[in-house]
Amino acid sequence: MYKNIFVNQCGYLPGMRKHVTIRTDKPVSFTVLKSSGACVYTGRADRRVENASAGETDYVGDFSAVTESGFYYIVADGLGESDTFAVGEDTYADLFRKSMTFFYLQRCGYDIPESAAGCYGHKACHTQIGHAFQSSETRDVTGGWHDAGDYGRYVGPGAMAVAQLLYAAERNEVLCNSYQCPERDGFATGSPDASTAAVSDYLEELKYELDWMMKMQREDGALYHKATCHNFCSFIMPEDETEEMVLSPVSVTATGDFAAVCAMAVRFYRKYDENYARRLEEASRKAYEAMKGMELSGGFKNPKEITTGEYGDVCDTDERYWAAAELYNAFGDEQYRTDFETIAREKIYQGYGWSDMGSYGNLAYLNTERPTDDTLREAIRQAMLSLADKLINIAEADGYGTALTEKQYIWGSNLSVANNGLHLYDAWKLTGEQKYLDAAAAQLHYLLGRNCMGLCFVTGCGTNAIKHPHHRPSGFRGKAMPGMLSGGPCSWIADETIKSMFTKEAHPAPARCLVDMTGSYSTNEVTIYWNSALLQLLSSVTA
Ligand code: G3I
Ligand code: 9MR
Ligand code: ZN
Repeated sequence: MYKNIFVNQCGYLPGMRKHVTIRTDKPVSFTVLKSSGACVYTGRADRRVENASAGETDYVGDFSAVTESGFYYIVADGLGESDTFAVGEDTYADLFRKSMTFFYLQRCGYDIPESAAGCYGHKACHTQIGHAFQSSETRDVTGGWHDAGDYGRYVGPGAMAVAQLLYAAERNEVLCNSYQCPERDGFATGSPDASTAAVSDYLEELKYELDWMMKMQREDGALYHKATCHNFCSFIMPEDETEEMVLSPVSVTATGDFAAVCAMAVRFYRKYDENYARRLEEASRKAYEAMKGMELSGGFKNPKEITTGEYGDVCDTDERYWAAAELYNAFGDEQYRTDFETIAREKIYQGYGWSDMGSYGNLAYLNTERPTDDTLREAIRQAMLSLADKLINIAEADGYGTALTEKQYIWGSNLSVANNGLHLYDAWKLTGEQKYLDAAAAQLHYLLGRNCMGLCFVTGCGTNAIKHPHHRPSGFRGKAMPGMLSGGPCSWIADETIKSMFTKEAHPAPARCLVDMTGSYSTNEVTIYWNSALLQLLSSVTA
């Protein structure tokens, strides 16, 4: 039956604000029932929202009063029922484990045993030597995580993913320490087998990407933008992509992001491995120096021979901003401080995307224990709060509490949703005002099912999840790898598959422009940095 009642299908922590969205044009009463059928709560959905993004009228109700652990569903007269959802302290354990395991399963250049990965196990892939583009230089660039549904490895997005996962660890140590590499606990069972490892499996996984990024650093400190074949391959397993491995030219964005994330990583790894922390520091400082000497007007552009993901970014000032703040925080040199403050006095950057690094810079500056400028701190704080207030207003005009306007359903809109959640969380940290935390959590609820498509955007989680993501191993095996966040609705109608169904002129409302079909890479692909955003948000709002 067509669904009209929408909630987070994974569920809620007992103390969370809980809203239900009902697609209807008049106020209605609703009942929350235990999965056994017993009625536990009756409420009224009486807040009307004309929802432009979804092209519908919604009524919103509140059932925060339901706090007892259990499984529930919601019914309303004549409007059917919602998906089943949980309330409980461990509601998100499964989501966390699956979405974190994704990184392990994306490992490149590594024999992934079937015992740990089921049908996604495979032999070490992309072991070929890397060739610098139009140069005779070759180097070993094995390792790291495949970026997405394709098998490319891109430095900027990789750095962003690691930074977000480090924030997740910082904010919710208990959750992140609970992660066990599937080689330890088995893919299917997840049996708890307490680890005594010095470094947590979680940090060990992040190190897999950091190690690879270090291989992408040239002797002069600059970073190759990416390691990919010339073109995307077809839907084959990764070890069958055996074409030449090309290192695309160095870029400011890759170099700056790498400098920043290595500096950040120092404080996490120092406790376990002094040597590794020193290597990170050296690599970071060296990349920073290289970045300072680099100019690349217009940003990185694919040479015409290379057609894999471009990750072009015309503005590299925010990467410089993030790097300066992060190196100042980690190493304390006055130069880094001056560099950051000089840019920030011109403009305060914000953003958690793969091309917008401002907010990472702001957090590094606001959270450092080193001397900072009070006036600048206050200006950054104000900018962050004013962004959060804008987001709150947008979220209130959306029946699902989503902080996106109808124009913002772009490629990777689910990343924007998660990142908006992070901005709202930041505002909560700055003010302690509950409304910001509630709004942040609402972004998570959207991703997990409280949306107009009634879809849980994370594969293998919730009752009605994405089943056909644009992801080569999933496509090849005919079964979606669990724990992957889909890119989400994109109203551009940008790939062949969605174009075969809609046109730019005639398509459903923006928030419905997703087709759960393997071919639809503009709406239904997955990436490491969409999962990392999900994990940073999850760790933040559940800490
Ligand atoms: O910068 C413009 C902005 O000025 C303009 O207003 C806006 C219009 O909505 O477009 C902005 O640029 C877009 C950019 O995303 C910002 O979100 C580009 O047109 C758009 O093409 C770009 O989409 C990116 C997509 O690659 C295509 O380049 C996605 O963010 C990015 O996540 C995605 O990344 C791909 C990799 O290339 C390959 N691997 C898979 C991965 C996920 O699909
Ligand atoms: O699979 C590719 C995906 O990872 C990218 O995000 C997307 C856009 O760059 O491109 C996909 O590859 C497609 C290619 O661009 C066009 N031919 C079909 C490919 C998908 O099978
Ligand atoms: Zn590989």
